[in-house]
Amino acid sequence: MKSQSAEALLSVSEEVADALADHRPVVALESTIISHGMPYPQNVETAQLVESTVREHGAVPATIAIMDGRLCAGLNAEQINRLGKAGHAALKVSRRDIPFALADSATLGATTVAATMIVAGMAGIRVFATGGIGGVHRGAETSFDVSADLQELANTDVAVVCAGAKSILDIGLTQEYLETHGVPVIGYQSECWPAFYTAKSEFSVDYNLQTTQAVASALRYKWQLGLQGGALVCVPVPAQYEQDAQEIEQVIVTALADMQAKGITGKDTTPFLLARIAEMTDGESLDTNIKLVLNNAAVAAQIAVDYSSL
Ligand code: PSU
Ligand code: MN
Repeated sequence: MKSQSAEALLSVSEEVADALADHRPVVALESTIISHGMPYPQNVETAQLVESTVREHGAVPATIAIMDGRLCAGLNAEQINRLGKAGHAALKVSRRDIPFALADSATLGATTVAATMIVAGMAGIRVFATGGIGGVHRGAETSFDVSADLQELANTDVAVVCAGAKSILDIGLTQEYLETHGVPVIGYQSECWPAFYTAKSEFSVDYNLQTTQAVASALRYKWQLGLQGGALVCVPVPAQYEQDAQEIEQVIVTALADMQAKGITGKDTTPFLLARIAEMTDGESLDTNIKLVLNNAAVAAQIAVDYSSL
């Protein structure tokens, strides 16, 4: 190994590196959503559309993955295509998996929210857009299934823009976990946690902010103070793309039962549930998923623009 520094393992694309050097806005994007979150070819189409949405709103997209034995920030079209085609053959990489993905250069490593935050943080990217985060799963009191995404939000200085948490998770327990770790949950023009496929849930956010400037300003104070860790920005899915709350809840309950019957546990649970939900809704949930990711990308880009102008 030539250099001992962490940065020596990081490949930042020229476009992203130039933007960061000029203090221009950059938005990080994850890659597990490409490989494990959506089917091919919608995954690749969505990843490209998300990148163009970020650009249209004045920021540079940096899709993050681990490829060819490197931590990559800023992928080209060919690299995104490789991840999309690989699907579940790619390695779903959370914090614990990063060294193994690096050590075997043949590994296509798709980064979760946690791993994407780590790489974004190393590169100096503060704003990250995705669809949904991992959280405290329903039944976690016996399964102990708490996503490493939450611990990363506790520790790493990146704001994650998402559409709340779908009810495969226990939103109340997720909120409690984040509160314990001092992670603020911001509703973007929302009083309550959105529930991913639907705009509302019964759980209140900590702060309902009306503008992206207000979000950027809170982030600036947090990090200027050295208050380590991230923030969660929850953006409700636009009303015209919402699913029916009762119908989607029924689908989720069935998907959870199927998962238990099949004995699926650990890192396979979220990908299984997403695929099962898409199947049971004839792709309608996938359509909502795509629309909310694009919406989050637009909001994240505006936050990044406002943050960089502070
Ligand atoms: N939720 C989604 N789509 C996704 C994921 C979550 O709606 O693609 C992915 C994200 O990459 C997230 C990961 O970080 O699942 C969480 O997995 P786990 O619960 O195993 O930590
Ligand atoms: Mn888990």
